[in-house]
Amino acid sequence: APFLKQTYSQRVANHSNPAAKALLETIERKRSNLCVSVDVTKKADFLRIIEIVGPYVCLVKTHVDIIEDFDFSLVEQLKELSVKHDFQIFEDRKFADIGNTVALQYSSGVYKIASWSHITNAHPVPGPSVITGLSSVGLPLGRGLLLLAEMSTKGSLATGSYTEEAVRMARANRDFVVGFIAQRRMDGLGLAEGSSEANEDFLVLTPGVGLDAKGDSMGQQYRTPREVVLESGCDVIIVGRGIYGKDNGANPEAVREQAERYRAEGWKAYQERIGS
Ligand code: 5BU
Repeated sequence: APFLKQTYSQRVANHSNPAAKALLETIERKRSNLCVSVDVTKKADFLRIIEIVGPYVCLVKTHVDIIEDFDFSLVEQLKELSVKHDFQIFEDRKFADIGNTVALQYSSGVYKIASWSHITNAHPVPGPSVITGLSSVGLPLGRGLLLLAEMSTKGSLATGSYTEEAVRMARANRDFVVGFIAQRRMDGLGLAEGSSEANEDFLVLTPGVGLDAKGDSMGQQYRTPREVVLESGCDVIIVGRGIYGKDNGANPEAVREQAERYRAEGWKAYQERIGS
């Protein structure tokens, strides 16, 4: 795949979606392909971890619906941190309903995700209508969507022809679908060898990344940044517990050290990939 060897900044020109461009520019500017997933249930822990990891990341991934003391001021503070530390925001909402419902879930309710999250994601399981619904809200706001083409969990059903259909859905909606959550590069998947359409630069963001564990007790499976970025050609590593640990990031110095470590590992693997 030709894009495998391009730098993040060279790849900006391959994209028209503003969220995709901004993410690639942020990665290059900060020399970081690290996304931290902040899966904690208290506002104070959430903000403390982001304040520490902010300088080391291109993207912060949230599950905003797990925060027990949520109120909308949290979103304001998250937006301020994203400006202060220069990162993008990705709410990992995994939309999976009919177009009309996902449009409402994306725009409305308690969280109003479209108003603050630069990137979000959706399961392809409903078919193209999930993209139609989400893009009706997100496209006018300059947002981007990732399709869940694969998952990191043991026994995932998102394989084979399901994954190929996800790529076809993305291909048909390039204005809004900027790439995938997947475990490997998806460029040209399901296309004939040498097909002209194979020149397609999708972003691949990859969860299930850890340096010190192979998995957890609930089916999560970890690979290293090197396996993910160098061997599998993915673009962004997503790391949660590997960075904030088992104690919700209670030790700030340990969180900072791990963020620095994963940033360095991810970047080294990328530099090796592009051959610099
Ligand atoms: P961890 O603590 O690094 O295991 O957290 C991984 C995060 O990525 C967590 O928020 C999951 O919801 C998310 N995730 C995942 O782990 N695997 C997947 O295939 C998808 C999302 Br999609």
